[in-house]
Amino acid sequence: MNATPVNFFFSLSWMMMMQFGWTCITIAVAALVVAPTARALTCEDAALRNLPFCNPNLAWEQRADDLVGRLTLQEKISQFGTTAPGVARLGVNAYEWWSEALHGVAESPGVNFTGNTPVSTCFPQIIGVGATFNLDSVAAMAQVISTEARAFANAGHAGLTYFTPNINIFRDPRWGRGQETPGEDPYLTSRYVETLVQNLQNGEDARYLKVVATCKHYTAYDMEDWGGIDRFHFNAVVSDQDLVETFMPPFEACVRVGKGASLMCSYNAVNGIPSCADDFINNEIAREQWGFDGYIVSDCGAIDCIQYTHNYTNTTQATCAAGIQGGCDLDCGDFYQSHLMDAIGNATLHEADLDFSLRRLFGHRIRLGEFDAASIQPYRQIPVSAINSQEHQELALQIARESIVLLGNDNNTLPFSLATVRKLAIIGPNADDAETLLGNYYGDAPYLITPLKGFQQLDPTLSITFVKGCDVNSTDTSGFVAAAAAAKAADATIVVVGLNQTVESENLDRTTLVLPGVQAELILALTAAARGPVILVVMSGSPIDLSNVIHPVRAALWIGYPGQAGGRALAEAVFGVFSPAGRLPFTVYPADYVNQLPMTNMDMRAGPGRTYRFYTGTPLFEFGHGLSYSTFQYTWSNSSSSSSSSATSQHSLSTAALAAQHLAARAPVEAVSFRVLVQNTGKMASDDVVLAFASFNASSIIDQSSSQFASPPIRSLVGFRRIHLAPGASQEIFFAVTSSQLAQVDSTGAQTLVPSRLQVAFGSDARLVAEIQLVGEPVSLSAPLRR
Ligand SMILES: *[C@@H]1O[C@H](CO)[C@@H](O)[C@H](O)[C@H]1NC(C)=O
Ligand SMILES: *[C@@H]1O[C@H](CO)[C@@H](O)[C@H](O)[C@H]1NC(C)=O
Ligand SMILES: *[C@@H]1O[C@H](CO)[C@@H](O)[C@H](O)[C@H]1NC(C)=O
Ligand SMILES: *[C@@H]1O[C@H](CO)[C@@H](O)[C@H](O)[C@H]1NC(C)=O
Ligand SMILES: *[C@@H]1O[C@H](CO)[C@@H](O)[C@H](O)[C@H]1NC(C)=O
Ligand SMILES: *[C@@H]1O[C@H](CO)[C@@H](O)[C@H](O)[C@H]1NC(C)=O
Ligand SMILES: *[C@@H]1O[C@H](CO)[C@@H](O)[C@H](O)[C@H]1NC(C)=O
Ligand SMILES: *[C@@H]1O[C@H](CO)[C@@H](O)[C@H](O)[C@H]1NC(C)=O
Ligand SMILES: CC(=O)N[C@H]1CO[C@H](CO)[C@@H](O)[C@@H]1O
Repeated sequence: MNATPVNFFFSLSWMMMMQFGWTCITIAVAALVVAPTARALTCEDAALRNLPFCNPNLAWEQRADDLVGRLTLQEKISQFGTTAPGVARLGVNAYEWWSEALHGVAESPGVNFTGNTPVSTCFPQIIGVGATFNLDSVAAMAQVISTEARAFANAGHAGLTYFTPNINIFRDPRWGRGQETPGEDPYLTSRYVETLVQNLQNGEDARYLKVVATCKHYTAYDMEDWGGIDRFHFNAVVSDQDLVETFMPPFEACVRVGKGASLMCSYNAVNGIPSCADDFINNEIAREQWGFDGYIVSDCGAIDCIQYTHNYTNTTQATCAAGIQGGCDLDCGDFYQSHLMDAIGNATLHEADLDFSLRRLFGHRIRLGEFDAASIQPYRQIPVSAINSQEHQELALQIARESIVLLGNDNNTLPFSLATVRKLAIIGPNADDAETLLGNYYGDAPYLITPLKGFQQLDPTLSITFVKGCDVNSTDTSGFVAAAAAAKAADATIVVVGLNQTVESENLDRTTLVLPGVQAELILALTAAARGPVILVVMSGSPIDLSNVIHPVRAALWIGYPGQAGGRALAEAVFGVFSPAGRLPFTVYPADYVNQLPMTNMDMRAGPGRTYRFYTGTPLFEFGHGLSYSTFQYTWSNSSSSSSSSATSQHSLSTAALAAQHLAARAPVEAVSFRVLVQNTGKMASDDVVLAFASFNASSIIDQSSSQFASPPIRSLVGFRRIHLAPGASQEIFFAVTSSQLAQVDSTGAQTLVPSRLQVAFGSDARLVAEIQLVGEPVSLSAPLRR
């Protein structure tokens, strides 16, 4: 072999390591560091071109092995942080792993809003995307985000590895980051993540990943700071039943179906083990059980937390070993970079332990195309003009429209007519606060249409008086007089209240479920004074108990944090340009809920129960609630096996036969299917979200030996579809309920088909019901979580 300086450097380091152990490497590197050529090489240079890692025809695993084998120990260790230096002699660029794109390319260490990339499209905050119940919109949004991300990267202004999505279950209504998730339901979150990740990572060129998506925060992370316990110190005590039934399904869907290339381990510990050091959840469950072949990155600073907040280790060497052996490949931070050399020196870790991680890290840079010529990669041709295109603007508006939930509409007060409502009073702290539209994790939007601007744009001839009235959280009522006067003079009043990032955000959970400050008093001052109807609009990322204000107002809408075009979508909804059809992605509990159980209690069945699946109280608004300006009728389609003139259909299934199919397929199989005919029976074109919920009749569990199955969820979402129907039109919707959806999870996390009766109800008000009887003996579908 031709002894180029590069080869020589490599061979010498390798030999010295073999002969003299690690201490010699430092000396060798120090002595030879001047040897590489000044210009960074690329795989197109003669020196590298013929090396296996530069060969685009080899498998990424093989290329990564080759590249990792050429690195010195010091070079290897330098690559273990999110800010990774280049290795010029091998054509490895400096790389920043930490980029963000929750609902649009966002501010983060890897992203630079500057020069020819000043803006990115800002979609609604994800809780609103959850409210759309529309997977087509999720897919379209993900494609836009990854296209804009590539355009940023091609301009040198972003990385290709994104710390998105957040798929923790919105377990407690106080959670400050529930806004980043599609809500409280594991099935909805699973379908969301599969669709999102597939459309972020994959595109027109099957040879490369478009970007890498990082599913976070693995696992059981859903609390910021409660009762003096913050997320860095929190040890989540979680049963295996809750892990399998609630916390893990979105991560399993990310890995198995979405083929997510990365997971982020969380700050918290799970059952005493910090997530980033948890061999069981990272290696045994994600890698061995689910077949995850990507890399795991720590939440930022979470490796430090292993030692300094969880007290799980006492030395930096042991901390490095706990993280690396626990399956965490990359430190968002510099703990690994600072301390791995010591850990190798103490023989707490061995160099070979590092190679597994490096193979995953470089393997994904290879899969993203870093070592291949730009000319053969379509994603490298995406221009900055692709950002903020007309289509992207339209999609942000479309998803904002779909996210709006009509909570109440007395006597069809809405929609307003532009012919009769000419003079509007627009009131409230969130009526013209541009920043609040963004939620958190956002970039620089091309524009921000607040509710006030939205109404002004919709019809510039409307006479509009805007009065803020009060802040989101203050005691100052001095604006009430002007607000009431405006309401008194107007044909109709729109009051936009709610929350913002000063009361719910990362590091900040809510302490109460009511409207903060004097906002409720403002609403009541308006309903007392207004000449026309008062419409309540709530902007928030979490549920609010509105019971003291909902009755005096004539209609109410929840709009999440609706993004760059949110105000426009709201104005269109109020004036009937379209009919709202979003559905609540969370339960709205009475305010007293927060007194009934501590945030730190992870048990889904504790106290009054968590989420609609376990909550035994009466919600103010149910998960899935949302009205329309139109009306819909559900009947069994005449082509359905459940076809019947009555609203109930009957099915009997054998547990043994179903389990046999499931086990043969080694995956969930269709157990029973339904064809529901939905007709728009109203006068207005509208979307409709058809929801299917399964509920076990716990008292029907036939075999007493299966008493461990006595507390299944009260109801679980098993299917949903969003459709659009013109007045009078109808559409048949196919639903398939799977073997897994009919199984029950016991305390070990095992899934079993239990002889029992259950119902599948279509529509949030159970307009059509199918009754299913599972007959036979209990049959297991899966082993306990801990095998
Ligand atoms: C962002 O881009 C500007 C202009 O190109 C440059 O000066 C700055 O260093 C960049 N910042 C980062 C964090 O990349
Ligand atoms: C870890 O130790 C520190 C200092 O001794 C202490 O303040 C902290 O509460 C401990 N954390 C845990 C989770 O035990
Ligand atoms: C850390 O050190 C303390 C004090 O010496 C000891 O009690 C504790 O068991 C050690 N913890 C671990 C994880 O080694
Ligand atoms: C709504 O309609 C009902 C029935 O027509 C009527 O009794 C009620 O007064 C109306 N409510 C309002 C606020 O106009
Ligand atoms: C959020 O609410 C706080 C508290 O009322 C207020 O000071 C702030 O201006 C509001 N808007 C934003 C963007 O923080
Ligand atoms: C509102 O502000 C007060 C005073 O700053 C603070 O104590 C309270 O926690 C805030 N309320 C909410 C809901 O954040
Ligand atoms: C089923 O209904 C459709 C209209 O919804 C009708 O065209 C068709 O003839 C019906 N088929 C049967 C078998 O009744
Ligand atoms: C549940 O099952 C029990 C026992 O089979 C039966 O008596 C009861 O009516 C069922 N309840 C419902 C809501 O179907
Ligand atoms: C546990 C142990 O032996 N720790 C040692 C590892 O090596 C560093 C120096 O590199 C020492 O400072 C530690 O005491």
